[in-house]
Amino acid sequence: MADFFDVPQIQFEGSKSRNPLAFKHYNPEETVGGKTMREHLRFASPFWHTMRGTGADPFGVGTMQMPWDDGSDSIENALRRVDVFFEFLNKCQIDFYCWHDRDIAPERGTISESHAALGEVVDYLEKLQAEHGKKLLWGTACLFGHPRYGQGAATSPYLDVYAYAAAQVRKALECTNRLGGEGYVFWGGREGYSTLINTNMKKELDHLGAFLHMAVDYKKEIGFKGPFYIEPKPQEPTTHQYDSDAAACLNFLREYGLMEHFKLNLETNHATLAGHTMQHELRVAADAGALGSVDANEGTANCGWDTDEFPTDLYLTTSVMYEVLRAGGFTTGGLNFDAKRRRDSFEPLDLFHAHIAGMDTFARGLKIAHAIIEDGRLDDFVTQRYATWDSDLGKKVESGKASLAELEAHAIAKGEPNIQSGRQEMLEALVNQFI
Ligand code: XUL
Ligand code: CO
Repeated sequence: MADFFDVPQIQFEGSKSRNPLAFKHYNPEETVGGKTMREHLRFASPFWHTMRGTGADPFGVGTMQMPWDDGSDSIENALRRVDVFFEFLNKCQIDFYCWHDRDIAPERGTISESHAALGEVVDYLEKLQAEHGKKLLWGTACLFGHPRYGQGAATSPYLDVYAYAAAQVRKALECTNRLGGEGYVFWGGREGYSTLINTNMKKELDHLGAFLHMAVDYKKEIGFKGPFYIEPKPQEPTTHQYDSDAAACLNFLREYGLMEHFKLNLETNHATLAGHTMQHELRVAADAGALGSVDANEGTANCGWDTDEFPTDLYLTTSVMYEVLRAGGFTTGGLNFDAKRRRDSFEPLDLFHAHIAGMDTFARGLKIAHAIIEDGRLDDFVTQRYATWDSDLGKKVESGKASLAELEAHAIAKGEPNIQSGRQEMLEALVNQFI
């Protein structure tokens, strides 16, 4: 295979290294709490940003230099991108990747032709995965790019659009399964609405529930073992997305009897658009046993747009890894950099700088979160804060056996409750001690 990047494989050189093309903190085989960093972090690169992101924005054309890409929608060009991508994964020591059907293969005039084109690229991915020991973290179908999906896919007012989307999901699932994908994502790109003046919301949600049940049936039919993930996002593109945040997704999954088949794929910039912290979204999912995978990026505070920047904020990655470790670590999920370089970082080399920055920031986040958990003071504080619930009455309430009359008797006997400081600032300083 030809070398497309004039870069050696990125190595760990330690925090004192001045080499920008070296890991300062990500040391794949170093163990943290009995597991290697590689096993903990399960980094993935997204084909759509890494290979297809042009840097175009509403005010200007793309800026990214991609000398390997002839701009055509030929299969030859699609396969060459795969070569470049695997060279990149190898050189950056990234073990996993993710795709949408339409990033890896061109869409053709008919469903059968599009299926055939996808099949050809997937054959090649299968070969390169085996050659290089890379794995597919998850696959997904792009149900938001083509104009036919402008008013939704599984929530389109039109049955013919719904059927087209079903055909795409069926094929994408088959391909994900063939590539040994560890999971499959549903991001409801345009599953939502702009105005209720023209929308039957109940019908759309019922249709989405039915769609996902059909996907579960098909998953069983082909023996796909990985979980399905829903990826919450509150707006952009539609004004009201049905899968707006973790809590809304869980409510939907429960209402439609889908909980056992789905987990969540949470993305930082989506969490902040929803007015939450990423840590909040992770905790909501983890408490419901539904923390699946992470789209690792960050946004610009106060910007109100999904800028998908590479994660370089240590407080953020610490909080993400704190939640992931608390939940027992990733199983099928991982850290997919759903992130793109800024349009002024246009050289191929910037792909390396961007991923190195994200990987090192997460490696540090992992070490810091592990140290905080090992130290135990934060956990002890929280345990202590809720200690009154360990009493007989507390246990009775928690097991649903208490009555209001009993609680009233307790309150009368106790008089004015004795409460203690939440010590937020002290605990924030404690976290800072580890950073
Ligand atoms: C869009 C987004 C998607 C999903 C996959 O904001 O995050 O790339 O991750 O469809
Ligand atoms: Co995403």
